[in-house]
Amino acid sequence: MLKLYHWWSSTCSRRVRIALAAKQLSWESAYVDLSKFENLEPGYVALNPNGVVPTLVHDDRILIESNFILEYLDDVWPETPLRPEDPYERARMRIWMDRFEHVLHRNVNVISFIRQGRYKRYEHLSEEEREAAVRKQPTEEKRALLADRLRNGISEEQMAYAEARLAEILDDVEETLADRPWLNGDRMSLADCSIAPFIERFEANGLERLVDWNTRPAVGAWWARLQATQAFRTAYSFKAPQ
Ligand SMILES: N[C@@H](CCC(=O)N[C@@H](CS)C(=O)NCC(=O)O)C(=O)O
Repeated sequence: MLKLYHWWSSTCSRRVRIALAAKQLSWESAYVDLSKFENLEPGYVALNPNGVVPTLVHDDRILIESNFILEYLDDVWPETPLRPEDPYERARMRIWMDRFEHVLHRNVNVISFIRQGRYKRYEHLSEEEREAAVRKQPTEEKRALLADRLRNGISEEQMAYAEARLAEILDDVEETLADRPWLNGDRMSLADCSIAPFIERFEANGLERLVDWNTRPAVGAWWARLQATQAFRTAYSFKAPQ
């Protein structure tokens, strides 16, 4: 039995939902409402010590980290493989995934804090309530990050730096897709699942230069190909609870 703790609009949750759909696996859905900070509730932090979504529970085994959840799904259900057979290409897939998490996601997060209005969750709070919100973060790294953002905000320079890192990645993706339809060859791979939700986030964040497909036509064609898959459509069919 598979149960995914996730949130409809979270990029990392979407990664996993794309892979689950591509593999046609059935799973139970448990929403963790990020806007209500349900990810910081002790019951959830007991499952995911970083207080983030997604978390996968397979029978009584708990797994965190979306990119590793993707690998796990492909290990346990190798039918409809989402990893290339060639070991070199497989390693390249993992290098992409590492970069998507540690460079791309990190920098999108900087921009989303402003453009998705996440700072508004804290605007109406008193100084004491803000300090309490920082203390509630389950890791020292997250406490430091939130404290810094609440104290100093995010500057235009930091926004521009983040956008430039995203552009670099898209340039490399463009180069890679020049002679292949998917990041690791002829078939969609875990690397494609891993970056897909961020392209939509570039659009949602109004990063027009990043989604101008005249500049990066191969990425534009790949993005259209990805959005046309049943897996993508299923993953994106999840909506905010009414
Ligand atoms: N490295 C983690 C990152 C997970 C992550 O940052 N999830 C975001 C949503 S995409 C989240 O839960 N954010 C809430 C928070 O940080 O408080 C993974 O890949 O699973």
